[in-house]
Amino acid sequence: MKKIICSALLVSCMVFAMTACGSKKAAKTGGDAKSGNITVGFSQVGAESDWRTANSTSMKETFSEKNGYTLIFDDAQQKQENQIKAIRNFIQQEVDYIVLAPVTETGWDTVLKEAKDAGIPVIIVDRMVKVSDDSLYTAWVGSNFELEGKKAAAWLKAYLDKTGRGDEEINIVDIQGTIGASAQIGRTKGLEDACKENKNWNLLAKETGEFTQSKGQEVMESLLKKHKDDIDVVYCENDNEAFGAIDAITAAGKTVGTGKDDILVMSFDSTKTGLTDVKDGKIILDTECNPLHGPRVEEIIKALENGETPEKQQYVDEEIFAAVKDVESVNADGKDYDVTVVDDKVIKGRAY
Ligand code: GZL
Repeated sequence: MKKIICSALLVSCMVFAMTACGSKKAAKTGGDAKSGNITVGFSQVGAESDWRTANSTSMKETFSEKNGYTLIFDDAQQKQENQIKAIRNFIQQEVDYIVLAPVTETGWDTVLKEAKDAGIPVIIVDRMVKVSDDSLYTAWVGSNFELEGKKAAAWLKAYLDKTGRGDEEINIVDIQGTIGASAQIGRTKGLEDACKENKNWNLLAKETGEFTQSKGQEVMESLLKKHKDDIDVVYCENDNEAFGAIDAITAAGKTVGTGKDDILVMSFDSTKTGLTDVKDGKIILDTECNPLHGPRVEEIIKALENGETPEKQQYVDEEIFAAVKDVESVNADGKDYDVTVVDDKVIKGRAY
């Protein structure tokens, strides 16, 4: 009797195991088994800036149920360990695609290998990853951050020349982004290389503002205490740091603007709020970094769904915006870029 019960039990366990695997397999290949949607797991850096919010909105609007997707969105609060956890969770859920907006460039090999072994394509968006084997990700779409830095520095050089300050000693402080993020690495390098070229430019300090307004204000306050009246230019590596820096500068009784006696505030991202400060003359130059990556990532997924091979790396085109019309265009990496002077019409036309 015992033997019959044991073998019946064994058979039922085997049947259970097969159907469970079977249903997991079905979920994997059929996307979201219930709705038939394509499931996308998106590991987002956080919500540290206006740019990031616009980026998340673009992804959520693109990968919506009505567009045939099930989006699993994870906000990592700017912590890599949370992104790694999220990716492992997506693997467990057998999503069809993983999209990663990496907080920093390094430390991804192990978890991306796990995704590759699970047969789940990974698309990198915005910042870049540095991995030992680039087959660990299927495609990347984002900005050329060093070019952004070069464009900003070329504009500053042209502006100083145009306003008779080309030979003046110019003291610059760099409020950097999150250290190790591609955006920080590229923007900082663009400025550092320009300071090597222009012997009268002195880079007094580099300090991370973590791409946030509060940290940007805190760093600016300490730099003002240390360098008193010696700061001519503040190079903020995103708009939110610039908002904080402007608050600190005005609280210290100094002025931001476009004149010889003002502190010149430069920024990146060109969000609507940032461009409003450009229009008002508080930020003199804002170099665009386009966050609307949703449709670009969807194009990559559609190509993969159709069995096509998407481009491995895609850079987005970006503009530069100024508060003044002295410089009409700049040249960087052998290409000319028109400078747009910001007015109400420009702001109305902005999508983010
Ligand atoms: C740039 C992006 C940066 C933005 C910041 O592509 O990674 O992160 O410049 C954001 O505003 O926080």
